[in-house]
Amino acid sequence: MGKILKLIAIIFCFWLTLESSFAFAKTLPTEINVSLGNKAGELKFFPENLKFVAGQKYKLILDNPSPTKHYFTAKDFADASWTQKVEAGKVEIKGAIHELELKPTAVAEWVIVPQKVGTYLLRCSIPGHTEAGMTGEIIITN
Ligand SMILES: [Cu+2]
Repeated sequence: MGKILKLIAIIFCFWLTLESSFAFAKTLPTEINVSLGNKAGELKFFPENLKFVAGQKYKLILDNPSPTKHYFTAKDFADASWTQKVEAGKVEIKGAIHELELKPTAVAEWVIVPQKVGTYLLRCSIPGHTEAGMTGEIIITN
């Protein structure tokens, strides 16, 4: 009798551990890395196409490995999404964000939940960069 109770307790504990780890996994955002330019100084986003599923949480990890500063400008995408926060260095910024400027070697993390299905333009708004091809496409699907 005691042994059966013990076994049930062990199974229950195992199940609890599984349940909580699944719940934890669900709240973790999907990470997407985007580089603004590269070491060679090319005026491009890497990758140029970003895909999101509406209603899911993402952590956009932006970095600038290039020798010059760049912008991550995607105003319509930002309007179509809910921003939880942007983290850069030891600073966490809450509220609506439309544009980020990254100086060389900078890294910023943008935690965002895309909401409205659509195709949105991404570009770098430094004069000449959009024209040189520093653009991208962001797609939000269901
Ligand atoms: Cu640029």
